[in-house]
Amino acid sequence: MQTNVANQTSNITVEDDRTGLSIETLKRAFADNLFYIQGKLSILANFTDYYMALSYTTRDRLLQRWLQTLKVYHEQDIKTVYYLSAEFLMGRHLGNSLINLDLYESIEQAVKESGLDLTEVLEQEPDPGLGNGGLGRLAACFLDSLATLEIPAMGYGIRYEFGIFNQSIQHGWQVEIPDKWLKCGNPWEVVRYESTVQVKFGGHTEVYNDDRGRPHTRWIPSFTVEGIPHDTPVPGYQTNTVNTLRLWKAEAGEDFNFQAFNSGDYDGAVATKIKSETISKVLYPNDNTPQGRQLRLEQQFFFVSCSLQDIIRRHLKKYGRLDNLADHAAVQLNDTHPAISIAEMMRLLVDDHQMFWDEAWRITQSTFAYTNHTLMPEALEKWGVPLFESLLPRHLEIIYEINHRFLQDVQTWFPDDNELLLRLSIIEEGGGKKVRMANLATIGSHAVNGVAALHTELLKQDVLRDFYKLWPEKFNNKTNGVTPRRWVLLANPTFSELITEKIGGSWLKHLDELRKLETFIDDPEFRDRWRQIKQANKQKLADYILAHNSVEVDVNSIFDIQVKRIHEYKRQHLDLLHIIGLYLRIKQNPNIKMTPRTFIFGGKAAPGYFMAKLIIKAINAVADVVNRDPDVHGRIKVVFLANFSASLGQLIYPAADLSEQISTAGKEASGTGNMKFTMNGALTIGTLDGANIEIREEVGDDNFFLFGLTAAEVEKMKYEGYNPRDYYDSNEELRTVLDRLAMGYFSPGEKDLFKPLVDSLLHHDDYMLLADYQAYSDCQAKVSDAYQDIERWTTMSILNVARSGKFSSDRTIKEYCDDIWNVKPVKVELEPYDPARA
Ligand code: H53
Repeated sequence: MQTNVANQTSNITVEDDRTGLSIETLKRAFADNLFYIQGKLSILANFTDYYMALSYTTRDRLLQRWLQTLKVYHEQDIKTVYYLSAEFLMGRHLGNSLINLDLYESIEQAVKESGLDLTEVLEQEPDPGLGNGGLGRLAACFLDSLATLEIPAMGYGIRYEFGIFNQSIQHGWQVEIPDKWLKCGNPWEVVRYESTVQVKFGGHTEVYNDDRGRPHTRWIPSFTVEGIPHDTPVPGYQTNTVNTLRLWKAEAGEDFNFQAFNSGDYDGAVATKIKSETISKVLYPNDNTPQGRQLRLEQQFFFVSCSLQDIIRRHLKKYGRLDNLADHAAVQLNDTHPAISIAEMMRLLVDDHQMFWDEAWRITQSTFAYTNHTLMPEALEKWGVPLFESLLPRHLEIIYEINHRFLQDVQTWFPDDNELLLRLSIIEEGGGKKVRMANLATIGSHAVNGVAALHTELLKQDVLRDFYKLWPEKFNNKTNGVTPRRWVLLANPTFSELITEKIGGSWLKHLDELRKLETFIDDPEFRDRWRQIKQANKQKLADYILAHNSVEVDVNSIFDIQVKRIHEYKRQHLDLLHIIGLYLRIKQNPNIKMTPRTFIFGGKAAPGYFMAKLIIKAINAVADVVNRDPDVHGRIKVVFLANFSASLGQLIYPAADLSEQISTAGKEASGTGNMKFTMNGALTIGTLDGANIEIREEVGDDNFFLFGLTAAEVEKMKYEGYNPRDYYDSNEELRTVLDRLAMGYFSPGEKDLFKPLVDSLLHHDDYMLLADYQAYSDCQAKVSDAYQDIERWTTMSILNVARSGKFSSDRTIKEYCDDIWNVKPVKVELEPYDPARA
């Protein structure tokens, strides 16, 4: 494409070029960065170059705020939130930064006048996929809200060289492709070599006496790795606050390198380097299904140790003492992935800073809080004691000591209850000893929370019930939320414009104000525009589907969407059984009346999760048959969109009519996709699970399609002996559906392909699909009826949006601040930029 990016005259100072906000200055800065940073003439530049130049132009405008924020935090007596998470699924930075800096329109204009289209440039950014799903994306939403609410906060995690794999679909199967997100460089990070920390691994411990003859333990590691901080700015929406996400990259310690190098052992030097760098090489692609691999524990300890050392170093520099650490730092553990923090903090305080145990324990407990995100027993992390012993020998000793003291207390509170001790112990006995990370996190924290009301209740009654008996006051609920800046304003700009036109723009910081939309519910012009916007969003998605899947879909059909990780408990295959049911009805009666539907799926399967991969294949196999069958007459279409990601989500949520939230009740801790759909005007078909329950409470029973067993009913049925076969025998449609799948109807030439899927349903059905099938199918019929009445549907859609205010992550973060962290906002005032004083 021919552009005139470099044709601007350049008669201004560098300073103005980097901070000025006029269209002319932005254009010039863009052209300058293309030339001086990308090193390209515009005639030779490609879209990546434009993206890079524009990112630097935007980053320059963030820096003054970022550095000022750091200065204020450095100078003032504040308390900071540290959010420790193995995953941060940030989504693309450029569009979000433009929105949060209120620069979107000016940059759009500047880019346009430079002969380019902003949306096309934004599409060049690789989606930084440093997370698997809900948990990682929640961390990103929280950072956005923390900065927007002007809370001093820092995210700590791992700078994976390879993020979540890219998914391609070949012959219907998922194929994983490495995610080389850093290959063109990352304009958003600043490397802070000066804050490098050392992390020890392996070796042994020994006792020694200090100058005063007091015994201490020290850890003699077998190797040391360096953690290099890579900082990314996190701007708040329309504030001066720019917080920091600090991600650690692992590199070989210099000493080690040199030792081998100097003795001529080049292979050894290289091996050490590789071993060290492997730690931050790749994100484990499992969501809710941990794999007990040594490297994973190394990753966890690596980023925890880096982060805690960093926190302590900064605190000591400012205050010169550690007894007041908990007054200035609140550390949140995002699931058990950073739970080793409890032992590492104790080690740092007791061994390195020679503090007495009781004092160190008081500080640790008052500093840490733990969020649990799952009820799935297999998802609760446990590490074998031998692995722990070889990798973290000192931590194992500390854990034994914590456990010993804790169990002694329990014994005095509940004498002679040996079973209770066994359940509460950090160490699981029998069948190979294991360290239970959830127990460690719960014992070492002052607060423990679940992520939706039902989830927290089930934690208290089930997974953590013995702990709840000991410390009921520790437990609290924090229902998840999502940021409306990315998920409404950025993802759905025309919709946001309509809302702002009607109720003003403050809803973006006070999402409850969406309620005001209810006053317009009878306004025909408003309702018309509401529908037109949805239609246009559907058209955009339809174009994408045509381009990527070569399937033409009808924008007047119901866009019925399920996007999330593929997991049996999320029941994508229940959705599929219903689709097959509809298809068979058409085959039986080709003239049957049916509200047209487009079933859209997206989501990745963990590469080692056989059944999840088979579900993807089954969706694609059914799509192949249904989409090609002339009898169907376009009444139903099935589409699997490859490589679901945050950026694809931004296209999908605004285009949905129906949101599928159909997990087995009691299995989905919260869900957050459900909230994104609701905010964008989709209606939900869902079970009473996770945050669905609260969404339904907010939007009203009449505006939510509810079906299925409750969590209590699921438990009761299992307890009484659930037999899926009964449903197969008694439900003719269900039987035919399963038989067709099992007989190879959708897999010509591979008769038994889907037999494992059907067998698992017929013989186990752990997630009760067969028990819920009829209720789901009946409820879907109600959805179809409701969609026929366009006015009724529009009213429901408006009410869903108007009543979605609770699900802003700003609300969630305020609750964390008040109930768990005890932190207050800190205003950042901008000082005029003066290079002489900087
Ligand atoms: O965390 C989300 C929840 C969702 C839950 C998810 C999650 C992961 O993504 C990974 C591990 C894990 O234990 C839980 O499945 O229900 O909404 C954020 O809380």
